[in-house]
Amino acid sequence: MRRKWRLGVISACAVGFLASTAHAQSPAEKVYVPPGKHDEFYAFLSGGFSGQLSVYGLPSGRLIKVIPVFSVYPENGYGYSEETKPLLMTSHGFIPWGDTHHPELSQTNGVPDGRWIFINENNTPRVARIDLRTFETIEILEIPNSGGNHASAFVTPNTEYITAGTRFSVPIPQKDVPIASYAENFKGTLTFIRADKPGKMEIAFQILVPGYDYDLAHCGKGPSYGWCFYTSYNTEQAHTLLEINASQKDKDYIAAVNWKRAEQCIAEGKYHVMKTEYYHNYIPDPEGDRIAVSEVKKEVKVIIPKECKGVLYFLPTPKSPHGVDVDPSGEYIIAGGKLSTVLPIHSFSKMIKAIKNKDFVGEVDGIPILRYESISYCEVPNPCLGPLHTEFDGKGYAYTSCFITSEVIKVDYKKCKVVDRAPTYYAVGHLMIPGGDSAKPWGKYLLPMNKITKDRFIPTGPELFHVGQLYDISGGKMQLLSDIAEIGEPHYAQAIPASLVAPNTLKIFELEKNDHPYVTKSEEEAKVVRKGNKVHIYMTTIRSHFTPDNIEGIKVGDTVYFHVTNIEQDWDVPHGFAIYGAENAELLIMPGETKTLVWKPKKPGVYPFYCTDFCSALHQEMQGYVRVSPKGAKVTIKYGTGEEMKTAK
Ligand code: RUQ
Ligand code: CUA
Repeated sequence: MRRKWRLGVISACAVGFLASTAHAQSPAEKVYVPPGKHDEFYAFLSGGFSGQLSVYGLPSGRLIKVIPVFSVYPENGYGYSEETKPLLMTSHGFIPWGDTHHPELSQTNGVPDGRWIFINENNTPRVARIDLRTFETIEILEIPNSGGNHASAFVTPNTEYITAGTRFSVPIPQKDVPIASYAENFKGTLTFIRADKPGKMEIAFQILVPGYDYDLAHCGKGPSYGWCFYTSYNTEQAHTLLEINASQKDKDYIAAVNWKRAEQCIAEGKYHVMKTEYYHNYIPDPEGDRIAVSEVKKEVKVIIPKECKGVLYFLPTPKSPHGVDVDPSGEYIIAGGKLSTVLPIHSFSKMIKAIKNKDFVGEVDGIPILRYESISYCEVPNPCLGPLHTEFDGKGYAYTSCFITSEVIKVDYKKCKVVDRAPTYYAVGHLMIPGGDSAKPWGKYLLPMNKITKDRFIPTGPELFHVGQLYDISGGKMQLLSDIAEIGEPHYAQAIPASLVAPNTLKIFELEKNDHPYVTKSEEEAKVVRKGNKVHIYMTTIRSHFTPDNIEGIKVGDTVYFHVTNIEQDWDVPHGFAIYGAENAELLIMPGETKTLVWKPKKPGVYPFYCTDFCSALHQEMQGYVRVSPKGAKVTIKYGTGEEMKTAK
């Protein structure tokens, strides 16, 4: 289709201009997706302090969905409905907010496969799995023995694991000690979470590491398959005024973990079982009852590096490194030295050789420190100031973001030189190329995500949306195409061709498969059941009415459960449910699903409820009433829609 259309364009203006047509496409044409046409890529942008994940189409930059993950989302009742509340349970109780940083697509053979996307929560350490058939969060695992889950949720090439590293070291296990005892009492962990089966995320092991700040990670592929790399800063082990005290040394470390070796140590029993408590929340049957459950886990396996030789090495890396990115071949490991004047590139094969030769310059807690000169492939000279993150285009180029000088540099990393640079507006953090951290980048576009917006949009008062900028990188030089308004703070992002995701998406939930204990599959089955002071309302929605839509016999002091089943079986016909005075969000119920809202009416009266989503010409008529009588009143349960009211059995 698209090709034909292009040909049409070429032949229409063929006379004389044929040769220049392809190059003459303006930035506007490059991002223009005509009405009714689809974008080529899904882009998943972390929501940062919004706690969510937003989905954009590229190249248009159109926002097409917000997926609630770690924060409640009143728009669709996520975290408010009884079915979804368990997803946000932790060992600290129900938490309504999170801070997401790094989304990462599941991979097969090092290539994003479009099954799931994972994302971390930094504040109360957790990781989540989002199912890309429904674009819904279906699983959240809390990570114990961690104090800020930043170096997460990066995958290994076959999604064997997602990894997590402690940003803030803490006493492990937690205990009451003076903060000044940091050096003695504080530790970090690097965690490997089994991730290849939905509903079965599990901490395979944690590696106990010195009390530094573990910042970012990426796992190896190709020759470096079996390894993951984590940057660290604050090897000074400061616990106050880190901006000065953690910037003393000219090199910190990349921690290189051999997870295949860790698996051996686990198999050989070289680990400790540590008592702790953390939650695993998931939806066991996302196409059946769709009800999330929480399990409490009580222990983890912990590996101590000096008891599992070969599991961990430190690679000296200048200076307070931030990102660590492995090129598509798996050989080159590029670190972003926030305070470094060069862009350091390590060689995986040199690292292996240095390990074989025991080319160490020392050790910490039994972890060998490799000689920098022996592992360094090169240092890219004069890159920029504040290099943070790198992605790859699959054609031999790396693109690195530079926070301080607000620019992106294009690096021929094998030749170790900068070949192009482009300004970003302003202060770029992460950047993203579709597949740009995988074994087979799709290239084509680059999306730097900037930390500072200033004058890029018409002003909206003191608080501004962040801005992402789309560049065309298919030519020799980067070309800025458009500014994209982002939700929260998208630290990192991922993108994948729509063709790998769209065909698998669900359009409805099959009513037949719905085995929710409070499902109502037809209007005839709708009912109201009192059990003591609990009242269960089995309700259906279909264009354009609720059954029942008149309910009497509720009393002050009751807890009312609206179990609303949307019995539509047609794509894109959700119904909403909201009732006057409910201290809750609405429900937005997809075709075929059941969602439950709890309501505790406090005063007698007659309370209207209605459908919140404009579903049909008679959407405004989609409404009803609940009569609430005083506590102890003699009013019995009655209900109905357009008929004589039934009484409860
Ligand atoms: S980051 S502060 Cu990934 Cu550069 Cu989160
Ligand atoms: Cu149903 Cu509006």
